Amino acid sequence: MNIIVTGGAGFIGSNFIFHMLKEHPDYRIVCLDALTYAGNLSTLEPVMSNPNFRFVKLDICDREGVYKLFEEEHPDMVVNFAAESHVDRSIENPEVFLNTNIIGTATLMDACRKYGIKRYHQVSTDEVYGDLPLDRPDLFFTEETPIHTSSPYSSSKAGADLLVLAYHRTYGLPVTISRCSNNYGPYHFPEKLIPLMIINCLHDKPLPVYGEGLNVRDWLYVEDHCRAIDLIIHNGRVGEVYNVGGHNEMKNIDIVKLICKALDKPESLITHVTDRKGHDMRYAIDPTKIHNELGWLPETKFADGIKKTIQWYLDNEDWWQPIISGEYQNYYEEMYGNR
Ligand code: NAD
Ligand code: TDX
Repeated sequence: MNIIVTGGAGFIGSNFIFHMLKEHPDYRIVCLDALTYAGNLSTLEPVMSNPNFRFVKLDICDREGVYKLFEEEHPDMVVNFAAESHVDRSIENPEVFLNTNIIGTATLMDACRKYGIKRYHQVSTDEVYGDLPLDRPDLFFTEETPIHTSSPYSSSKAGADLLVLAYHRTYGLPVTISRCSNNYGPYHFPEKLIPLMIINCLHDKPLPVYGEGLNVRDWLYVEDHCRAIDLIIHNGRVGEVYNVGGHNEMKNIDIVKLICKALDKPESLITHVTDRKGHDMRYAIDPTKIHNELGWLPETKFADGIKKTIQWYLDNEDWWQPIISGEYQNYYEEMYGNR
């Protein structure tokens, strides 16, 4: 089996590559990544010399380059993680989200149509369903929940999902889609809530909680997400959407307090800042379908996963220090300077 994994130098894609090379040592994995600000080649260092692994620096919107790679590799499957993934950045500058997340997805699928493929898998998000009210804990996102997006990011991901389903119906492309809740774990880029709070804590810097911090996210350890995608690409039904989540809903403020406690830092570091525009209140996945059809269940409890994650950031300063000392400083100033 030869699999092209796009966006494999990012957070979830890299964890997925490690998972696949470990669980399927006879597979060839080709990582296609443009190495944007979110891509980090040092993350892939441990697998660079694996003979079953190849890294190619390429933009998924580069049609010529993508077609050339398909001609060289004749992939059996494509798993598309490549995306602009940060909601706050999409609010500042939507355009690159439309290009990568929508045009890039279409370009990859056109290559799949032209050269043939056993499976195209789109890594999507629960954010395409919009949000749920805090006072209705009985409500969850199922695969039947209507698409109802809030941010330019989630709209671009929803646009891609609709295109994927259209390519299945119109051209018979063998597709699957997974819509996962918030991931956490190693190699998470420090613009996102959990790594940002860990790293700020370590520097005794203010912890910028948007609004009151009552928004709820449904957190899943990244390895559990990777196992779910592995199951879907092998055993999932073509043309289907699978929600992935582990019923682990937490308020942002509680996560930040938990990180303070784990690192023995005072909660007085918490600073409430201006809320995100259009901020989704609550995400909550109903994972019944993937459980019933594919037997998937999360394996890592949040208490264990967050401990492992905090320890990983303590042990891997070499990974995150170069990130936060570069362009990230400008980003941080722009995003949080006047908030
Ligand atoms: P990330 O931002 O950490 O990584 C994205 C990767 O894609 C980077 O390596 C980047 O270099 C690459 N990339 C960006 N634009 C590209 C382009 N035009 N061509 C080629 N490569 C490009 O993102 P992540 O958190 O790992 O998310 C991966 C996927 O999972 C995304 O599609 C995201 O929408 C989805 N998702 C993420 C979460 C989460 O909690 N992080 C949850 C559900 C779904
Ligand atoms: O500094 C912060 N302060 C804060 O209060 C940051 C960065 C975030 N937040 C809040 C906003 C959200 O309610 O924390 C929550 C989580 O924020 P993010 O880490 O930015 O994630 P979210 O917006 O929930 O989106 C994530 O999950 C779904 C990923 O970034 C998406 O790619 C994925 O699709």
